[in-house]
Parts: sequence; structure tokens; C-alpha cells
Amino acid sequence: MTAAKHQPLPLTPMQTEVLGGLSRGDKHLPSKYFYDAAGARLFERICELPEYYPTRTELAILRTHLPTISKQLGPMRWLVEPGSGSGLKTRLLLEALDQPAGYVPIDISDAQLKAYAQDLRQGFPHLNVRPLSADFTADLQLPEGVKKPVIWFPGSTLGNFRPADAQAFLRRLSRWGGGAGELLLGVDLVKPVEVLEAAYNDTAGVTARFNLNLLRHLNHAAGCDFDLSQFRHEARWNPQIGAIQMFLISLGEQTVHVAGHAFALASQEAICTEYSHKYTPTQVEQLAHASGWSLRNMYSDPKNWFGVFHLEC
Ligand code: AVI
Repeated sequence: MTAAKHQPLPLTPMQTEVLGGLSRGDKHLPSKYFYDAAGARLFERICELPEYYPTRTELAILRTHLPTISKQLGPMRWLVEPGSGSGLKTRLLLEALDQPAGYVPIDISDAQLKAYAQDLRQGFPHLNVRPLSADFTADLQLPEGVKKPVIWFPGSTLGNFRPADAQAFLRRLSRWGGGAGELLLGVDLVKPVEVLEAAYNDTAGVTARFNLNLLRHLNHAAGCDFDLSQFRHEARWNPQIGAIQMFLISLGEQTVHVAGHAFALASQEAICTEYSHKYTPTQVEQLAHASGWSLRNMYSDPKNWFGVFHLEC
């Protein structure tokens, strides 16, 4: 009798990404995996923390300026949102728009998207909601008939892209629906370091739990064996790149495994888990220009902490 040969199982895309990130000299883990169900709940709590100013600042800007923005957009526009469910902000925008032609939320998670669309239809019974299940960072086709859309990308999610990726993404958006659309883009602005670092190192420790939850998610979903008690959260401003970087710091020497591959971590070695780039208004304008957009208007708060940029192709 011959012994059955064990073929290694093919790697999932998630495992491939994790292996790639941990194989680098400066170890990284992909921040998109923060958002399992527990991570999404923790992020909602972050948005309400006293130190985390972006959500309430952007909301205040919208409450003040939506009537003007809506007038400039005019009637019967399709609203398209890459990444469904920025909740209250989207509802405010939908309420402010003059007879929106419809709303297209786009998300990779089909279940989340369907639940969100259903919920929204209850609040806006006359709205044509056409959810699109897709990876919004890749090339995609909007539903038939959705032309010259108003694309809504709030929350400074753009800041989580590296600048070159942000530019490529904005360029892709400029082609959606055949081009000639408009973009409402929420971007967190450069501000004093103390304010920025406090926002990502909150005293209640919610951001630390959000960061560590990434390891829990990867343990379940990618077959890793991270011991959460052996890492601590840290977030710091990197002036060279203009970004807050979040890290998980190894508390001692340890070995972690991913799909049968071992990675040694030195004591105090950092794994970067997130970039959150902050921009000046001029930098946003330059980024927009470099990707086929021009600035119609920018709306900000009295401290200039956050900007809602109205761009057109
Ligand atoms: C989703 N994104 C814009 C958040 C940010 O501020 O970069 C994610 C986050 N990470 C820690 N706190 C919030």
C-alpha cells in the first residue's frame, strides 16, 4: 500500500495577500480585512469617540452646505456610492437631492448590500435603489441607464489608499457611467499632530481593539495563529508621507503561521496595518487634476479639519 500524498492546499486570495505582506522587510497586513462584522461594529463605535473628529465634522459640513450642493447638482441625478452604507450621511444627501433619479450602492459583500438596500427602500419608498455587488476598486460597469452620475465617496476612505492608488482610483471613477460625472469627495485634512494622534489612540481603547480584531479575523478566515495577547496597538503620524500609520507591535520574539508558512517576529517589531493619509486642500486639488477631475467647490468646517470637495470631469 502506498501512503496518500498530501498536496498543499491552494492558497486563497486572502492568504496570498497576508503571506505577501508578512514576507516584506517592513511587515504589512491589508487594512481591508479590518471590516468583518465585529470590525464594522468597532468602526461604528470609533466614529462616535470624542477624539475621532472626522465623522461629526463631515456631518456638520453636510448639514450646513447640502442645500447649496444640491442646487449646483440640479435635478434627476443618479447617486452612486462606492462602498455602501455611510448611513446618516447618505440619507442626508438623498434627502437634499432634487428628485434623485436613483441610487446605486456598490459593495463586494452581497449580503450586506442587500440588507442595506432593503433598509433604504423602507426609508425612501419612491427611490429607485439598484445595488451593485462588485469590487469598487476594480473596473466596473454601472447599471444600464446610469449616466453622468454623482459619485459619493465620503468618510475620507480615500485616505486609506496610498497616493498612487488614490490617483488610479479617482481616474477610474472619472470614467464611470461614460464619464462627465461629478464627485463629492470627503477628505480628512492635515492638522496639528496631537489632534491626529489622539484620534487614532483613543483613551477608551476602541481603536486598539479595532486594530487587534484584524488578527482575530485573519485567524478565522485565513488560517493564521496570531496570539492577540502578544501584540499592542500603536498609531503615529509619519511626516514624510503625511499619514497616520497604525501598527501592531510584537511584545516579544514569536513565530506566527499562515497556511503552513512560519514568520519570525522580533521583540518590538512592527506590522503596519493601515495608512490614513491626510491632505491639504491644494494636494486634493492636485490629485484631482492628475486624475481627470477639476474642482467646482470645496466646503469645510470653521477649523478646516475636513473638506468635502465637489469635483467635475
Ligand atoms: C475608514 N477610514 C477612513 C478610517 C480612517 O480614519 O482612516 C479607518 C480608521 N482607522 C482607525 N480609525 C479609523
